[in-house]
Order: sequence, then C-alpha cells, then structure tokens
Amino acid sequence: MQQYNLAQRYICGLLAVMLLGFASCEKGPDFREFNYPAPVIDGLSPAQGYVGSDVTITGADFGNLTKAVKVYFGGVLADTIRSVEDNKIVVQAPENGVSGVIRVEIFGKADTSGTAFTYLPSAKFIAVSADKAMKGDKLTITGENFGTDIAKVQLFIGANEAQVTSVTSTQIEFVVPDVPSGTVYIVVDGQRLTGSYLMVGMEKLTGTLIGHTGSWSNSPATTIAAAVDGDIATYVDAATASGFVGYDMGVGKAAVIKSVRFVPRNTFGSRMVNGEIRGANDPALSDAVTLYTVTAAPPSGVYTEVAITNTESYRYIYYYAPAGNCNIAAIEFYGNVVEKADPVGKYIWEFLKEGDNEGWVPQQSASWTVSGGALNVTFPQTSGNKRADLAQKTTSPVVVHTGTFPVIAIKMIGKPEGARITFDTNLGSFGNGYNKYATEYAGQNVYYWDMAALSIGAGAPRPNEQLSFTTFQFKIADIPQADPATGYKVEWIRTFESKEKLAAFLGL
Ligand SMILES: [Ca+2]
Repeated sequence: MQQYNLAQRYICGLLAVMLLGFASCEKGPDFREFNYPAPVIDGLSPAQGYVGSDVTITGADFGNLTKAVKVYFGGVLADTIRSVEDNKIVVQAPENGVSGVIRVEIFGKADTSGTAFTYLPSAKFIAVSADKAMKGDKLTITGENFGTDIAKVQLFIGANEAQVTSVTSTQIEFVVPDVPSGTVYIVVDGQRLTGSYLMVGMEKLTGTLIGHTGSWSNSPATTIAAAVDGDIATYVDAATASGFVGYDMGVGKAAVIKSVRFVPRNTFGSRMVNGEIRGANDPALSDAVTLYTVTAAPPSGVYTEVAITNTESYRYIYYYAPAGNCNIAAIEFYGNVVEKADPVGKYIWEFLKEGDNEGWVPQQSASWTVSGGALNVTFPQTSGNKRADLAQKTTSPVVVHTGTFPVIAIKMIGKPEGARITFDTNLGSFGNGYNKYATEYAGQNVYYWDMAALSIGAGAPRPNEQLSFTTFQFKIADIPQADPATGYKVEWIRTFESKEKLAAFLGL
C-alpha cells in the first residue's frame, strides 16, 4: 500500500512535468490524503564528532521539508538542521546531545540508526597568553581537548592565519604574524572556537615622565611617579585639583596611541570622570588635543582599557584631570613610536627643566639659573653699563626658514628699560641695528622679529629662504648703570609660521 502510494506520486509528478498540465492525475479516493513513507536510515558520517559538528545521515524517504524533520541525539532534539534531501540529512550535533543512536522522525514516523554517534570531548578555549603582541612574538593558548595532531589545528587572527608551532592537549603555541589586530580564532579538528582580541604591532609607550609637580601634603608616595610604577595599589594625589601625568617621547619622536588602560585610585573612580587622554606636540602643551574623555567612573582594582581612534602622532601623551587631584593608580599607553622631526626652521626653546638652558648661554660671564620655568640671568657688571648677551651655543648652525617660520619671538620678563637688544647673526643683525623688534605684544613681555621682512646686516631682506647661522644671539647691552635692573628672565624663544600664529599662541 505504501509502496504503491509512493509509486503513484512519482508517476503523477512525472506525468505532470512531461505533459505540462495537459494530463491530470487520476487518483482514487484512497490516495487523496498525503501519506508519507517512514524514513529509513542507512548510515551516519562521521560516527564521532563534537558539539556543533555536522553529521550526515544517509537513507531514504526523508522528503525535503526541513521543518518536518526532527533528529534526536540520544533523545536530545537537535536544534539546527543544515539541509534535508530525500536521501540525506545534514544536522548539527546538539550541545546537550548524548552519545548513542540517532533517531530521525518525520511526521510521526521514525527510524533509528543502526550505529551510534559518539560525542568526543569538545575543545575549549581558555585564554591567550597576551592581549598585545608584536609580530614574531610567540604566544600560547591554553584550553582543553586540543588533541596532539598539529595538522588538525589552525589559528587565525581576524581573517589571517598564524603559524601554529606546537600542540598539546591543553596548549597551542603560535607565532604572531605581521597582520592587523583581530580576534583570535582556533579551528581544532573542525571545531571553530573564538578567543579574545589580540592587538598586534603596538608597544607599550614610554618616555620621560611629565606631569604636575608635587603632591598632596608633599607625600613622596603620591607624586606622578605613582601612575607608572606598575603597582595598582599606589596612586597619584596632586597638591591641586587639576593635574596631569604622561610621557615626553623625546626629541624627533612621537607616539600614535591606539589604546590606553588605567586604574583609578581605589574607591575614587568617580574622580576620573571628565579626565582626558591628551596628545600635544608643543612642550608647553598649548596645542593639546583631547583623544579620549572618561565619561563613567572606572572600577577600582582593575584596568579599564579604551581604544584611541585618532591616528595623529604626538610627542607628548598624557592623562589630564581637570579635578579630583589627578587621582589615578596606573596608566599605560599602547601604540607605535614614529620618527617626527620638526620642520626646518621650527624652534621651541623652553626653560621648563631645572638647570637646562637649552643651549642658550649668557655671555660676558653673566651668572644664570634655570628655575621656575625661566632662564634667569644676572648682569655681571659692578659699574658702568650693564650687559649680558644670550647666545645659542648647542644648536649650530641654527637653520631658519624665512618662508615657513619667519617670526622669531622671545618672552622676556623684566626687560631692562634702557636695554638695546640686537638680534645678531654671523651674516649681520636682523634690521641692521638694535631694537628692531616689534612691540605690539610687549604687554605680554613678548618681542619678535620678522626675519622675512627685515634686512640682514646692510643687505636686503631674504624672504622665503633657508638660512644657516653659525652665530645666533641676542645682544642685550647698553643698560645704563642707573637702570635698577639687575638682570632679566627669559621664559622661551620660539619661531612661528606667522605673526597670527604667535598671537594665537599668546591666546590673543
Ligand atoms: Ca601606581
């Protein structure tokens, strides 16, 4: 009866196709209702596998309605049927399935496999030995049931395969290739397991520590050094509400930050809210750019990691806290160091580091100190006119460019009233005389020379030209004995692209 019914169906279907509807199927009253045959299982492949493995069941009379097919692994219904053909079902071994025979049920009719399907212990991904690595680094994945056959193990970082160097049941070792960062995946004997995100090609950024001075109640334990001591129990506690801590990458260098991680002072996470990760290229940090702002209190006792999307490079990288005494227990910057030479003619001489005159040497045997952010010069003369020139001795030659950085400015506090200041070079003085500086920013104690517009010595101005000077000095002379000035202070000497850039730097 069943076989006859099936044959009828096939013949009808065949006729319908062949005759394109010119013939209709004659069916007796006995055959009007659908009457499915019972499925028949012939075999399983593979006979063993893992949770999630695809198992192919061969046989007959499976129909083609995926939704009608139910497959049980040891009595547990599989939730994913990949495909159904009349003689083949592909099904995923369910997570809670049990080793044993497989049962296929279609519209209430069923068959059971003659052989059992055996669940193998599934591989488990526990951890990667690092979350940041450089190409060529050897890393280890720990886990379970990796087997011992290296040929059955593949490892990917994102879409890119990495070379597996050894496999044991609980460890896979691999070499980090030169590929972009990505999620680590392993495929163990067909099992695809997802691990953690691996940042590739970035290093921990370090440099000279920069930041606010001092600490709350002058505690030696809570200076800026506490942020980078690798100990999350120690913390920074600034003497004032705002503060900052980070690194100067050094002369000719800059950092592209890709990631920052930090820990707040224990139980004071709220004090980091509105704190910023910043980058700057000016030693005065006047051109600082905010790379990230902390918007929620980070948890205590653990690192919170944030990605930085800005791809510019900065010589100075730091955490800035507008309030909360810069309470931070740890900060680490990750990314890449790049070479970043200043453009020709750009100079920034600052006197921020105690004792460092940045090559500017007071002449006429004047005594000097660098402290309080200034080069402090004391005139040596005990009678007659006073004088103490300021000459650049370390950078030689000084190469200026009157096209790109034509303005040179000096911030001098307490410029002696009667001083004659000559900006002098081995090619002659700019403006060919003394006091050829512009005075429009004298209110800010800033005096500047436009090197493109002024003559050099008796010659003509030399605009838009690269000029090399072996003598580069400010003659600060002819101060009458009666002038009460005993010296002067210089906070900085800088070149600028234009007068407007100077004004902007001055906040005007
Ligand atoms: Ca610390």
